[in-house]
Amino acid sequence: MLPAALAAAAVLATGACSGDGATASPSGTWHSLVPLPAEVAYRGAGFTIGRDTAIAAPPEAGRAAGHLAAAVRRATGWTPRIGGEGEIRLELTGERPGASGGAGSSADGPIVGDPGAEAYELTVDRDGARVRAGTPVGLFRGVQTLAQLLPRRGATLPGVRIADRPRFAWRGAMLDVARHFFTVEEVERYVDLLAAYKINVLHLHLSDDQGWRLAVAGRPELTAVGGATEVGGGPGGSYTEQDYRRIVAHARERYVEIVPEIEMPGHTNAALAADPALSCDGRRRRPYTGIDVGFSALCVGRPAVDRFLADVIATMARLTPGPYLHIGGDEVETLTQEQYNDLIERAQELVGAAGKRMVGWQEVGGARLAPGSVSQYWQTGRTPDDVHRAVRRGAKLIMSPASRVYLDMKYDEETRLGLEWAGLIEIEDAYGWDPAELVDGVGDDRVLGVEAPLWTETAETMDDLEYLAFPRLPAVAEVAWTPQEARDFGDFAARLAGHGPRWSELGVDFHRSPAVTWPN
Ligand code: TNX
Repeated sequence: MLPAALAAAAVLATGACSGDGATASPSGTWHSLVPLPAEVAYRGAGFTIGRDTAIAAPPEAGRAAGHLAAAVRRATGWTPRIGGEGEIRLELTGERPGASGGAGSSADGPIVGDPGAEAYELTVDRDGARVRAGTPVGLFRGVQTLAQLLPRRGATLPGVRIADRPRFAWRGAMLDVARHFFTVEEVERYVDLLAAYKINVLHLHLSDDQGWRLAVAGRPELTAVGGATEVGGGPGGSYTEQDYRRIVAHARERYVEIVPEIEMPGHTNAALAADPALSCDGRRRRPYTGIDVGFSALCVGRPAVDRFLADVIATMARLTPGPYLHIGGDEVETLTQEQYNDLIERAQELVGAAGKRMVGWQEVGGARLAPGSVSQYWQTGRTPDDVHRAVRRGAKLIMSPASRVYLDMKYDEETRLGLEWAGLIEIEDAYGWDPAELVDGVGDDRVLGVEAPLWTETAETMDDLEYLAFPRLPAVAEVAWTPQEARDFGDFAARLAGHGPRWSELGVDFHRSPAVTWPN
């Protein structure tokens, strides 16, 4: 593994030179673009970046220009100047498709909004390269594509015309920092890897039975006691407000939205160990470092629990600029449905009052969801009623079918890490499904997007995270980005091969899925 600082500068660039293992793919192209753009046509002469090549970009495109300059430096060894005239041009068109449609806003517009806001066009011909978009975020996505067109070592871009936009607004990854704790630097490195594949949400699972990871003002015991444990008995850890803000800033810099999750009412043993007033019997729970689920719950209706909800949700809302807060809601076995619904509805109200939208695991569909709330589908097999109820109430769905996208499942029987309750997941499985075919009556218009959770009962190190996420995470990124009719597994596998050497160079530990012919 490389130091995080090195990775922080990294925009994965997977070029088209044959030495990288990029081969003619069934679609007749020879690139390694992942996710595949909506429209791509290779034609005519390309452009060779020279020592004098400059990047012209408007001030709003500063982040995109900076990332592009870093990618050029890695490929060529020299750093292009930014500003003035340039052969590589980033242009804002001024048309802002979708600028009105998204939730939340910032100077740049929402990161998770109308997919049209992330659209861009990219052309390379003998005179230079140009990325055009209606928004700075669209330019940033286009720059990720341009970076992938650069060879690993070299300066020549292929002649190409690309018109691209994502299929889904929410293209997420979830990282469980509760079962095992990961440092700010490790989370930042994960963000860097996500951004290269146009993933725009990092959902942080910040609390569970085994650990509480976010400082809450006025409640130091949550991190002091609840933060000091993890699966297997290690030391755990937690984020100060400043740590969390650093993660948010690092992610925003790469147009990745942080969605924080504090679990309730279940998965709360760490909180119950920190504060006995949250239990019905008023007794302090013992810390828990095993991997069972379902046994813990807040005492619904207790004033102390209401105050706790208010403090926790206010803290998440205050520290998080993005519009979504996740309140967990899964796997509660010790409450009645009424108690469960009551707590979810209270939480939903607090989230709404803070100006945010609630996201919850699919069980929250048992409660009366507000139309702007979001349900995260995760179970395989029969679609439970709670998903249909959520949809009838107007909620949108995030698709995280466990048997496809749970990155903590083993690849095969020999995988040294991971669980297997949802099955073994090879890259074909992670790739070969359609989010619009999962739930009867739920097509593209009700699907907000796709998310790949990485639970960490068995993952302790950055290498472990990388090994489980690569190459399945890029497969899920393509499921979420690329039009269904343009996707083909054989073609994907051929394109993916060229990414292996880049990962190796970055020190990213990855699984050599047998369906891919990895170079060297
Ligand atoms: C199910 S899916 C869980 C997590 C576990 C995971 C392990 C869901 C919402 N809950 O608590 O970590 O399985 O694969």
